[in-house]
Amino acid sequence: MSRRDFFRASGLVAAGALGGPVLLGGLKKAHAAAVVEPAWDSRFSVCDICFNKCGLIAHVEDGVVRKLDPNPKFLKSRGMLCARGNAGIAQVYDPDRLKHPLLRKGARGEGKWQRIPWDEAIDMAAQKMEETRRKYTSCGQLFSAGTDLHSQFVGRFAEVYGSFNVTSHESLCLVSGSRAFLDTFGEVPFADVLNSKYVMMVGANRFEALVTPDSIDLMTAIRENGCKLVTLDPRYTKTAALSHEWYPVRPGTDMAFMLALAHVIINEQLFDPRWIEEKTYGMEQLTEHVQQYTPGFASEQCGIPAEDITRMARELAAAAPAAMVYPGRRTSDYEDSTQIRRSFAIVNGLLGNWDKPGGLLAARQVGLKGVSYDAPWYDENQEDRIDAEKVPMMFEHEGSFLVTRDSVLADDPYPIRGWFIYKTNPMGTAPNRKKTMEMMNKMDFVTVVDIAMSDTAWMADLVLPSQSYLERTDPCSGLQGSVACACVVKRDPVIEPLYESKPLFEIMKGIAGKMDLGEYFDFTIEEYREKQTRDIPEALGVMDRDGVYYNPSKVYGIYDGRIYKTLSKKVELYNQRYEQMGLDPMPVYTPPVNPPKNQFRMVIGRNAMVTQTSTNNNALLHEMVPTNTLWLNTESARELGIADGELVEVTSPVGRQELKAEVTDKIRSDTVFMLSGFNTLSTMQHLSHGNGASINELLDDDYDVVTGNASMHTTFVTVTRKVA
Ligand SMILES: Nc1nc2c(c(=O)[nH]1)N[C@H]1C(S)=C(S)[C@@H](COP(=O)(O)OP(=O)(O)OC[C@H]3O[C@@H](n4cnc5c(=O)[nH]c(N)nc54)[C@H](O)[C@@H]3O)O[C@H]1N2
Ligand SMILES: Nc1nc2c(c(=O)[nH]1)N[C@H]1C(S)=C(S)[C@@H](COP(=O)(O)OP(=O)(O)OC[C@H]3O[C@@H](n4cnc5c(=O)[nH]c(N)nc54)[C@H](O)[C@@H]3O)O[C@H]1N2
Ligand code: SF4
Ligand SMILES: [Mo]
Repeated sequence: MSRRDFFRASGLVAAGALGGPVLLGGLKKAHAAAVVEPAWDSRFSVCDICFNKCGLIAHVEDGVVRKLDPNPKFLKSRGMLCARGNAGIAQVYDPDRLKHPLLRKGARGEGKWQRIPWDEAIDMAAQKMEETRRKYTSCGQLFSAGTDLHSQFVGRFAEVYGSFNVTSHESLCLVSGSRAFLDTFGEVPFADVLNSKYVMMVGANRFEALVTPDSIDLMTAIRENGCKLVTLDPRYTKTAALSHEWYPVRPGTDMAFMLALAHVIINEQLFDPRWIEEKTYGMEQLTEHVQQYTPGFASEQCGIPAEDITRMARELAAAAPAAMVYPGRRTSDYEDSTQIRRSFAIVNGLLGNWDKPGGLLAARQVGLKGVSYDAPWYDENQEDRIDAEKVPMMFEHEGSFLVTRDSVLADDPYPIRGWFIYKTNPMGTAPNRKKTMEMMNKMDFVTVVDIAMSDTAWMADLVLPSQSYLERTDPCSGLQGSVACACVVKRDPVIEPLYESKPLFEIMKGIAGKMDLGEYFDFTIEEYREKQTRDIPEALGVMDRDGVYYNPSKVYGIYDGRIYKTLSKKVELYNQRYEQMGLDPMPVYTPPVNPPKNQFRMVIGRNAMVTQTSTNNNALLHEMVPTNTLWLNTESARELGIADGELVEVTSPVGRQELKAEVTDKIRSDTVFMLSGFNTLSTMQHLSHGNGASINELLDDDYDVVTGNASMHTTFVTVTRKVA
């Protein structure tokens, strides 16, 4: 479908108006009327195509969203709405959206559904959860939720129902990085890239994997503020392209590089001795530890010339404290990811950039309050999460999806037979899809709440159509955007809900009502927001006026006179708690295994026009990224006799897929890459079903040994030309 046809199909025929001047319809009527009376109403909302939650203004005419524009008052995204945010309109009007509750008819995954009324669906979901509890205790029911302002109600429901088993996207994403920075500085930092003079970008791709305001601020920093950007990535990403220096690092060797930076900074005494003395713990041990990690050693490992490593260490130190190793976000890459990111944190510790301009920033308060409740106690229940204590330092509320999945498959230590899933797609985002399918098959009953027939919904028993972000009322959420802001946002509907879609809150409230848990959901979202904003009563009105509420607060120097939330109460170059737990108190480098001959390491990563698995069926974005390809280095392709555009078969220890090769110099010769979210099993996602290849079918399910975060850069694959 072309862009034009898409608008026609969704009734948005006034295509001319889409490119026209931005008029603040309902927002500034009096003012705008003097110029021209806008034909539409303008309403504030917050984008939900990825976790960033950029502020937007929706232009609505005759109950139809015509265009989404950025909210210029929304500082976190610097008044930007990215390509995906603009295309949000095609998500709401996607003809493939779920329209009614559907009950599985045929075998699981066969795609036979029966439409049922909502009251029957709610009754059934409640009855099945009661059954699960009776047979297997409350912990026999697993809950999973994606990132969203509404997701907290899944957690609330699980708690009052009595299950400890809740997973989020976080153990497929960032927990190892969070762990590492938390265990160094006592909290997870924000990066002040805007004011930085030197940013070392390692294992992150900020100009494609958008994080606001960092992506925009980094551009400003390098173009206007004289900041130097150095990128280490086995791929020539857009970030690499805009960097002053790019090194196609050998995958899995970042720790050797970081420890060599530390080696130079320490041995050449390039640190601020007062900072080290007053604020850090373990400099002596670190000094001894890094002696073995010379630039020469690191160079042999990572492939970056030793003299460049030495030079970069000196440059970083010279720019400090307005210099940083960028903390990154997704750290689901290796089995020692926590320790790899600890090495990033330690270099930042040596640079003394904590709580300073151009360095790492502490969290600010936005003034939003939690809404408390007393969950009932169930005597007949399990003692802990199913994944508890299977890795040493899991986050209690996030758990580990991969450890949970293995535990469910093994009934270890107890059975789980019910699964409730909201706005997350583990069939598409957890590595080793076959195992997730096995997990699905083990369940007595799976309920999925989504806006689309994702692969997870496809494997469920009951599928409930959710309201999209432009249709629903959401609670308030506090956001921090580096130096840009600490702010509060909420969502109000900009259009009437389409079809029979309902918000998650109403679904949870309905199910709770059938289960004697109604008292825990006996409120409206508006009442909930009032409780959240009880300390900042003006906030709701300000959000109605501006689409966002700012709570101005101190940005730097928050830690002046404050102690760090670590065991030593200082920045831990040497981690005492790790030592007590028998973990390496300082990162110890183990060289990664090289792929055997004729095999490649598969890595994952982002494209600016794709969000994980949730945008490949978006008609507008599909035009820009119509399929995925296998990035294969030119030299490797020549050796294998594979030409650009040829069909190849990719085989891993766990799966096999076919797709077209993209022969390119933008990737190392030992590494391959493909985008995620293609080749869905679900035939009800017409643009992604049977299109390209599923990377999750190929990725093996290793995980970080400290946190249980997935490690998705550890799979080796073979690539062969597909003979027609
Ligand atoms: N192969 C591979 N795996 C990955 C990644 C990768 O890049 N490649 N990335 C990893 C990372 S960093 C993360 S954060 C995780 C993310 O993992 P997920 O949380 O699974 O993220 P998405 O793939 O975006 O899936 C979101 C689901 O929510 C649905 N959805 C979207 N909007 C709404 C809504 O308004 N209401 C409801 N009810 N549903 C909605 C979408 O249809 C989709 O099914 O994946 C991880 N796994
Ligand atoms: N457009 C867009 N933006 C997004 C998202 C999206 O789906 N689309 N998702 C959001 C989410 S949930 C997240 S978590 C963030 C993720 O944002 P980032 O953390 O920046 O993650 P990735 O894009 O996965 O970037 C990881 C990069 O590491 C490279 N790499 C692989 N192996 C190695 C290695 O051993 N060493 C080094 N140095 N590099 C390596 C990969 O090639 C890849 O380019 O993006 C967010 N923003
Ligand atoms: S970065 Fe793009 S997709 Fe993500 S919230 Fe912002 S506008 Fe939406
Ligand atoms: Mo993520």
